[in-house]
Amino acid sequence: MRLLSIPLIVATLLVGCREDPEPTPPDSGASLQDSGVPPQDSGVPEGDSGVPEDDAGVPEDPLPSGPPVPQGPPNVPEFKPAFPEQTRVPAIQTKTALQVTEIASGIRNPWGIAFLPDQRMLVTEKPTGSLYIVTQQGAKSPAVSGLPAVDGRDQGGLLDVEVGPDYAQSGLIYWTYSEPRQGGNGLAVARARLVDGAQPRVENVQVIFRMMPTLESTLHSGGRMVFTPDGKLFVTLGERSILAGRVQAQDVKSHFGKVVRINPDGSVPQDNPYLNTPGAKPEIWSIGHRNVLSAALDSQNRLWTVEMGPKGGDEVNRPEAGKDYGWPTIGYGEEYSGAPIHQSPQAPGMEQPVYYWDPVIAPSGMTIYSGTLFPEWRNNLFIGGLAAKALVRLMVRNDRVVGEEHLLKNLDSRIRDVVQGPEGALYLLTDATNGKVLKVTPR
Ligand SMILES: [Ca+2]
Repeated sequence: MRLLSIPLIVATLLVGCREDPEPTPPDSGASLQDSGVPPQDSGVPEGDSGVPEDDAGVPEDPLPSGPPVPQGPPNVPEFKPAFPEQTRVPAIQTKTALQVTEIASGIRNPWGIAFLPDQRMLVTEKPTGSLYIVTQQGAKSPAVSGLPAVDGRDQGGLLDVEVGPDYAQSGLIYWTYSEPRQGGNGLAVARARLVDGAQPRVENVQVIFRMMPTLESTLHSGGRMVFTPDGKLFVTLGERSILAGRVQAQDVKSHFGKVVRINPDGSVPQDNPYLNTPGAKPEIWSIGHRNVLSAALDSQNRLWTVEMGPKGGDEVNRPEAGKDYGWPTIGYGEEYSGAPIHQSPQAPGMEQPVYYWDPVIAPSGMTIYSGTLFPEWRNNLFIGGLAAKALVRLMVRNDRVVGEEHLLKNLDSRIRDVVQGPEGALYLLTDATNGKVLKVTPR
């Protein structure tokens, strides 16, 4: 009952399998960015912090109220949220005046950024497969040599990068990329020792994970990584977009449309949820995802993700072990053609997103703020918006989103990744041929 008939799925999948809609559709709110914005004091709680602390004893400010962030009408108005805070929560406004500093430019479609202990940054260049070391003064190293070739078409290429938790001893860095293979391609995770210097290189490259099966698709690679304090590595995966991949998002014998959890050497943690399921890929943590491009841990070290939805179906989820997040059976969007995908946005046994956007923001990287430079931002989610051309901020209380803000609209830039720097500033990557590293601090 929940699934559309197969012919309809085929018909609707043959169109509209692309995303990162660009330019932003005319009705999606881009033209409204400076009109209809709530007045300065509307919907923002008073008080000296603006955001409640989790700590006991600190009184919580009242919840934001008022209209949502200006945006176009929903694409699928017949799909109603499962609970009131699931979409279009009140708009909020950061009180701190922001300063945006350009650290570096001239990086072609950068995708991932990570900090070395000395505050230099590793920055990936998606289509070329190049990795650079960038200083706080903006000097860019020669491309790090020794990385394997990538399939750099469309949404493939060199994607995320992380510095290993034991980097000080091991020198290990980790990256995700679209690996060219016989018969197609697939996301892979590699690690190697970074040999620093004027001509940086990596040595002892090991591929620690390969998304299987191999498929010929240049779309929906997923590819975000996040290390947990207990030494595990989450990797987010897409379902390849084309029908042959999409239908595997619910299939535990496939990695497509999953979040996986591995040890840093690629071995499987012995408490993973599908270890005892016959035929299942043992790395799987959660299933039923579309194209997860954001991953971050909250103050309790729980995983949060954001996935690129179809037209009108971007989702924030908090994936838990062994749970099913519904794709492609349920969701809040539709095909880019306007054809339906789902009969219903809800179904028994399938998890609801914490939040969704219709129209979409086209999310990419995410960080959950834990610094002291912006006290009012503590525990807020910051998500790069591609179509939204904004840094999207979500205020969360008791695991529900209670306020939303679209920051830095004046940059008119697709935001690909956002990370918190060692001193509590936010660092952004813009998605452009002349991509930039930007630093956000209080003015
Ligand atoms: Ca979902």
